[in-house]
Amino acid sequence: MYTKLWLDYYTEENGISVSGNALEQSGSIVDNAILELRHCKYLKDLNVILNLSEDSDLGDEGYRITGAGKDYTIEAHKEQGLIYGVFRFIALYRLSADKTVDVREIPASRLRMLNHWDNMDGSIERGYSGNSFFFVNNDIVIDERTRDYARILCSLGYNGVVINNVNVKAEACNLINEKFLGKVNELAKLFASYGVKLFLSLNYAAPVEDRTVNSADPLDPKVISWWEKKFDEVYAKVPELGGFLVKADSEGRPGPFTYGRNQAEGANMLAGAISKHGGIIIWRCFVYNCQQDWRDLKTDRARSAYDYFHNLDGEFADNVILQIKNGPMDFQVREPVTPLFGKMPKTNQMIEFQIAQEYTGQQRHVCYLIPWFKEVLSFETYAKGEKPDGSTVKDVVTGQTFGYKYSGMCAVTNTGNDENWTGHDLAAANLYGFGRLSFNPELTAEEIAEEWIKLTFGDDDLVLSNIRKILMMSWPAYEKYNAPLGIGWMVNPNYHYGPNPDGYEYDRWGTYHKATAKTIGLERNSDGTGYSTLYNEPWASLYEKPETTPEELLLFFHKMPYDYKLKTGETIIQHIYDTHFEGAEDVEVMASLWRELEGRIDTSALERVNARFEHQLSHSKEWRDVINSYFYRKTLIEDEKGRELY
Ligand code: GCV
Repeated sequence: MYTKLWLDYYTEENGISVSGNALEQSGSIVDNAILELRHCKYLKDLNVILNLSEDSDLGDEGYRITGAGKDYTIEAHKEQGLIYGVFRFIALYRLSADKTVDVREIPASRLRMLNHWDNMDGSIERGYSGNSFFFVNNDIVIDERTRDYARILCSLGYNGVVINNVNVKAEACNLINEKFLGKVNELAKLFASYGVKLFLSLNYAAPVEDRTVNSADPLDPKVISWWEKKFDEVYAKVPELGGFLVKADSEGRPGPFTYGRNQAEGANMLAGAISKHGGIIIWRCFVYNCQQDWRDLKTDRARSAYDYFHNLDGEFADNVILQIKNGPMDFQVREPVTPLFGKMPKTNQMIEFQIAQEYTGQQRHVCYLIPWFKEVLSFETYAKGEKPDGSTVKDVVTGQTFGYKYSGMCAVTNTGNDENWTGHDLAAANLYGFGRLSFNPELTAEEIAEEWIKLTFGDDDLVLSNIRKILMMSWPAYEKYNAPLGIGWMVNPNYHYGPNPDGYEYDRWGTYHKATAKTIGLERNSDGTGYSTLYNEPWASLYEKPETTPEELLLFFHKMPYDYKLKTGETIIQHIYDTHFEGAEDVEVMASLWRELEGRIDTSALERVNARFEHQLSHSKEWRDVINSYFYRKTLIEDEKGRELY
């Protein structure tokens, strides 16, 4: 059993009449759209016209919805747009008080994707909501839940899904072999019938594993022809496949570096082999040395993606898209924006976020991430000079700034086979929110939250206002009791949960904070690792000095004494104490706001979230105490407010 989230509306036939020219070309997409309309319990005795129009400005995925009272028209240029329009109509009809609808929407991003890190044995890397619903016991599962998942994605306008982990190992290597192609095709067809393209993650060393070619050198003709044949075989069986996602030369995964080749040579070889099938290669930029020597003060993990990719601008094939994490490290609660955005005008780019809450509470803490993603997307890259000129991250990854052929947004997903899909019921707001945001990045985090709350929990005023407050305060609260001022990484190594200030400090991953009795932080300006110089002006100059660095990132960029005064007048050490006390108090507030909803929302959801809040309450105090006592014992500086420090 599982919940149907915001799509929990199926009923017997609702008396709706559906007509329009789209029905003449009835195929699986139109059939699915009609099914949605005829079985939605919120729609009764309406007349809905579904039209495929000549208006090519709507593109493949846009729609126009108009109507009031009993009569509505949903119009699109292509069937894909039509089904997105149908789902949107159902949402808008539910949300609108006077039942008048008049919208014309075209997605801002070409690619709007989710990445699953699901393994074929059923486990999920960084999964916090049960096991995979795609894979069990090294086999593919296709059932009612798979269809509901396709509906969920379509209802938000997602148009791509990568179903397996980027760390392609064991049985997952066989996803491109005869053994699984039949089932992969079934899946691809199912998702395509909801306008969503299926993608697979690829093992770069597949020709080596296959033992027919003992190499994965991208310039070796034997390797090239191995891939050409492989893609012929795959596309003969799975014609709807969107392409492949590749993690190469990263955290032990194979890649072109083994053969002395660069990242463009690796990506282009696959892109060349797949191009005749219309497929794309999404190539990740998460390439760094995870065996760093702590004595090497010049190597800075934050620089890696930039150093490996920036100089290759213009060398990638046009069916390659670089997938770049939002920050230069790894999905911390606060990081600067990766400097590659706005620096590669001739190379397709898309941004990778993570809604799986690996470092943000693992779906046991509530952490609504959309406000954070909005900040990242609104970051000005100054790609066209020091005056803002259509060059925010949002402009870059929606292809506006440089006219990319492909671009977009993806997120590592937070779903699993838990009853409620996302472990924490409130984490579904991130699944919903990221879909809406990638479709329309102009929406505010509050607007998205409101929609999600109403569609999930109904429109009781207290429910709406309390859950909205909880969501909007959750990311700032998490940041407050986490590592301070952008330094990140004070978690337990390996499983990344719970506070451990020195957990990564003496490890090999290049994630230092360098706290001593007097100072904390590492110098990333031109006197240090030079990371700040990778940005366009004015950022490079602003990040150069502590006084002009945005304070939430101060310790990411600079080595600072604890008694340095922030703009509020408080010292860094006092800021650490204050925010950690505040963060834990914020959780008390959120938990009590939630408790007030008793009797107003479904009891099982109420209790599930109460239980998670109970954990978050004690765990945020653990964070507060571990971080505060770490700094207290290092510095021996008392809290000005005389609170208890251990
Ligand atoms: C899938 C981080 C995670 C890894 C993940 C990796 C990646 O390092 O901890 O689990 O691997 O990012 O993004 O490839």
